[in-house]
Amino acid sequence: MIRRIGRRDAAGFTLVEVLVAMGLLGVLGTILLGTALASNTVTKETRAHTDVAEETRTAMERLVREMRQSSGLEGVHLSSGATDATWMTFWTDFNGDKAHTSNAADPEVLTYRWDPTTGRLSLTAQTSTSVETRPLLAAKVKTFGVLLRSSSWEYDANGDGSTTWEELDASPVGNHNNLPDDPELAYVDLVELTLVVDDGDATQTYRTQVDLRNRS
Ligand SMILES: [Ca+2]
Ligand SMILES: [Ca+2]
Ligand SMILES: [Ca+2]
Repeated sequence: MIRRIGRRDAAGFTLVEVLVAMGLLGVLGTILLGTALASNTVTKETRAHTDVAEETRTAMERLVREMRQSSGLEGVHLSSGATDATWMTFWTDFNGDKAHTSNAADPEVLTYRWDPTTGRLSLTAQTSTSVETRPLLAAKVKTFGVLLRSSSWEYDANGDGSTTWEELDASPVGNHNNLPDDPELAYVDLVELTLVVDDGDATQTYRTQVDLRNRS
């Protein structure tokens, strides 16, 4: 009798035991899968943030390098509102012939443009046969700030140690039209850039100063 009971126990599990086991396995599986998916999402988000930071730094470094070598600003337009783009065109004499080379493999006249309505920062290169525009950053750019300054301290009207394009515009060398155009740009040799980039759930701010040391 005792032997028989033992044999019955060893023979297997009751249906209830099997169902309980399956239920526990199911719960455990769901928990494990959930954890795996969550950590995958976190990894993806972290990667996206890193990519945005990396991409922004690369774009900023490129812009700074090109501006540093630049022979001067050809034109600037600063956004006056939510639908008005900011752009900046400069010439960099890459082949050193002291002329605007438009057929070079390395185009010399570059325009960086930020459109606040789309949040896109793009680069346009002009050649004699084409004007090519391509986006610089995949991420949304919330602000592209451009401050134009001059080392001509004699025009620092408010004496704060910094000569702005507005002060140049109002000075005898400016044309008093409240726009940063030719007469003032000839004196601008320091550009401060601020880039505010939205990386999905936060914004990152990048700021840099460019000395236009090659300005002709
Ligand atoms: Ca050239
Ligand atoms: Ca000032
Ligand atoms: Ca002006």
